[in-house]
Formats: sequence, C-alpha cells, structure tokens
Amino acid sequence: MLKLITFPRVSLASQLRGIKIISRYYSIARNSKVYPEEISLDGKTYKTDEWTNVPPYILELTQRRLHHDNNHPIGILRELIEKNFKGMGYTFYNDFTPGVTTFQNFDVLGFPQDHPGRSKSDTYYLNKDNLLRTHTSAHEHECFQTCETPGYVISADVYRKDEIDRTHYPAFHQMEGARIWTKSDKLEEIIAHDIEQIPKTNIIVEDPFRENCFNEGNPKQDYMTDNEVYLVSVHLKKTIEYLVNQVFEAARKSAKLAGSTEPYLNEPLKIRWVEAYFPWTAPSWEIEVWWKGEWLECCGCGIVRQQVLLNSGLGEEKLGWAFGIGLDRIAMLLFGIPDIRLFWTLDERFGKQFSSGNINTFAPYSKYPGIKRDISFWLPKDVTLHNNEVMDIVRTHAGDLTESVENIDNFVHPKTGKRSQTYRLNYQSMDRNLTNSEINVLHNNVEQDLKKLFDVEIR
Ligand code: FA5
Ligand code: MG
Repeated sequence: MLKLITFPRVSLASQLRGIKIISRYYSIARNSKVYPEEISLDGKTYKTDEWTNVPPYILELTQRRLHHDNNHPIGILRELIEKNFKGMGYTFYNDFTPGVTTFQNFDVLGFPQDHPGRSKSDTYYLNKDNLLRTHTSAHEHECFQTCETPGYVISADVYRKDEIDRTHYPAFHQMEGARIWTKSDKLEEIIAHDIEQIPKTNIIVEDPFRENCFNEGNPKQDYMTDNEVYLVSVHLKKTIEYLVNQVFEAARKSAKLAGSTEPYLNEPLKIRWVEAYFPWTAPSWEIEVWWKGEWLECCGCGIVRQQVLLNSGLGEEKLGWAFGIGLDRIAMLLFGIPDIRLFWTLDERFGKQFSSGNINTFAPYSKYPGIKRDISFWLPKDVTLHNNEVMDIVRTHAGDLTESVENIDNFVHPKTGKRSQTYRLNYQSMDRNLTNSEINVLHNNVEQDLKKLFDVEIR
C-alpha cells in the first residue's frame, strides 16, 4: 500500500522521513513501469534501482549544454562573468558531466544524512549512489584537488525537483567560484593586497556583518584567526559585489540603449548581505540585490570548512572562500525574459534574438493560448501528498506543456473529516496551439497515476 502515516505535530525531520517513504513507493511503482535496467549518461551507464527517479525528459535536458552556447542568454551571461574574472588567477571549468555521486554532491561537503536535500522528493537519482548534481558545489572536491591556480570558476547545469512556475524549473544553471590562500607570516598582507586588486564599485552596500563577520549563530572556524576570517570575508564579498555590479551595469546599459527611461535605471545599485547556512562553509552569507522594487537572492557563499580542504588533499595551512551564483534568474532580468521555460525552447523565434556578447531585451512573440484543467480528489485517511509529487506526475506526462501547477484548494469535510485537495493545471505550449483532445489524454494519465500511486478518489 502506498500509505504514509503522518501525525499533525511531529518534527519536520520525521515528516521528511515520511516523504522519503512515500517517494520510495512511488518510484518502485514507476520503476517497474518506466525505467529501463540501465540509464546511460555522457558515456557512463548506471544500473537503475529503487532510488531511480529521473524521468526521460530530464535526461534529455542534460544534453542541451546551454551554458556552452554563446548565442544563448545563459551562455552570454556566463561569458560576461568569466570575462570579468580573466587575469585574476582563476581556472575555468565548464565541462563537468551532471552525473555525480552522492559522495561528491553531499557527503564530502558534510551534508548530514537526514538533510532534506538528499530526499527523493528534492533530488533526481540515477540510482542509490549516483544523481544529477543539485549544485555546482558537487565539483569543489575535484577542483580543490586538481586546480593549479589560486582560484577556479565552474559553470554547469544543475537539477532539482521543484515546483513549476514562471521562475522555477527543474533544471537551471550555476556558477561556482573559489579562492585559496596559504598561511604564512605574510598572509594578512597578501590578502589585503589582493583585496586592493578587486576593481572598485559604486554600489550601495548594506552589511551588518562586515566588521563583526562571525557570531555564535554564524561561527568562525577555530583554525583561523579573527583577522584572517575578516580579511577572507572582505575579499569574498568584494569579489561578489564586483561581479554583481558588472552584470547589473550591463543590464542597465542595455535597457537604456533600448530606450527605457524607467527611474530605477538612474539609481545606484543597492545590495545587502544576510547570514546563511551551508554545511561546508562557516561563516556563510547570501547576497540580495534590490532590483525593480524587490530583493532578489542570487548567490550563496562562505569561508570553506577546513575539513573539505583536507578531504581534497590540501594541507592544514590552506584557507579560502567559495560562492555559488544562480544564472537563470539573473539572465531573466538581464534579457527581459518573462518565463524561465523559454531558455529551453527550440523555437527559432527565441534563439535568433540573441548573439554572442550582446545583452538585448527579449521581444516576446505571440503567446499561444493555454488550456486550464482542475483536478480535485479526496485523500485517503493518513496519506499526505507532497506538492512535488503532483508536479512530478504532471511533468512526467506533459513535460514542457506544463505551464504551472497550483494547489488552489485544501478542504476538510466538516462531518466526515475527509480531506480534499484541488490542483489547477495550466497546460500551454511555447511553440504551437494545443488541442483539447491531446490535453484530455495527458490529463487522464495524470489522474490515473494519482489514483494508482496515492490511492486518491477523484471528485
Ligand atoms: C547553493 O546551491 C550552494 N551550492 C551555493 C554555495 C556555493 C554556498 C559555495 C556556499 C559556497 P542555493 O541553493 O541557495 O545554494 O542556490 C544558489 C543560487 O542558485 C540561489 O541564490 C539562486 O540564485 C539559484 N537558485 C536556487 N534554486 C533555484 C531554482 N529553483 N531556480 C533558479 N535558480 C535557483
Ligand atoms: Mg539559497
């Protein structure tokens, strides 16, 4: 039976364990239906097992390599950022395959065994020991081992099971940066000198943690002195501020060239630093950029934990920082792209608008009408259905024809106590008109899977 017993007031951790249980049943059911014995990815074969949950349409995305396409917004943004890092001591890595081990993606970075990121409702597994990387940090270990310059920059496609809407897609792109120094009597002088080398910006910085960069909640590591932590954190933050400045100044320039006179174009760029937590950095922060009236989270970072460096064969005298920046949401702003799915379209009306080195505003082409369908069902007693599971079923059948999936109603029957949920599925194609009959087929498949896998009673 596909049942999960939940109690209203149990801890998050045990609820997450519960989600894992239901995901496992879900995959077994689907495994026998959909997954072949082996999956091959970039010349490697993976024997599937009860952990396998990568749908074929996600595997296809791994072959697109949008960050390599210099005439695609993601590739253009990667080039723009790389250009600003050239000559500053960084090696560029752009060719890592997305199939990585759980060791690379989680263990070596110190993710605890019960971290939600490891669950099958968050991550696409090839099998028990291999998965599609969920972040570029999966390559830190290897790059620390092999990189011969003081720093490196990695660009890659990453995969997460996530909700679907205008700004969320199960595949996106990240750029990882890292920089290492060696302890010596001169270390503080050297870092201070390196800080001077970072070009100055005019951005307005809100940073309550610049001077007092660590505290009990966001602690420093014992093997570094207070001043080392301070200097490394200033180098890290100034590097990211410089990067963000270059990108957003380019966006402003392009908007002005396109004739925009919006007031934000003449205001200085404003950013703020907030404290964060990542298992492999301490202390850690995130940068948020004020853009058109909203704070936009775009990059996580911190001082690399010594254990990660030691695991990679670096000596006890090494220290440094790392950051990971998301490219897609920034590219959406930079190029005025209204929907994250457009990055993946093969429609030439999209592709022909962009060319290497140019940041121009996207001219929307006619939007094809969508088809809305609601689906309502009673949940069996004691079954909890995770949002991501519904998303995944819809995507499995409708792929990119899924514009969005929203949970629009949750209801408990006052007499019987039965619980009902309603989801609104918006089907839409970027490239053509949909027919009612094709959507009927897809939608019926979604209903069948919900019944089969979660025992729901369609209303
Ligand atoms: C990470 O992925 C860390 N690996 C970053 C890091 C690297 C921290 C090195 C410390 C040292 P996070 O999950 O917050 O962190 O993602 C980083 C960035 O990726 C976010 O700031 C955001 O810009 C982008 N991002 C995250 N999820 C999505 C998504 N679903 N769609 C688009 N962009 C996303
Ligand atoms: Mg984050």
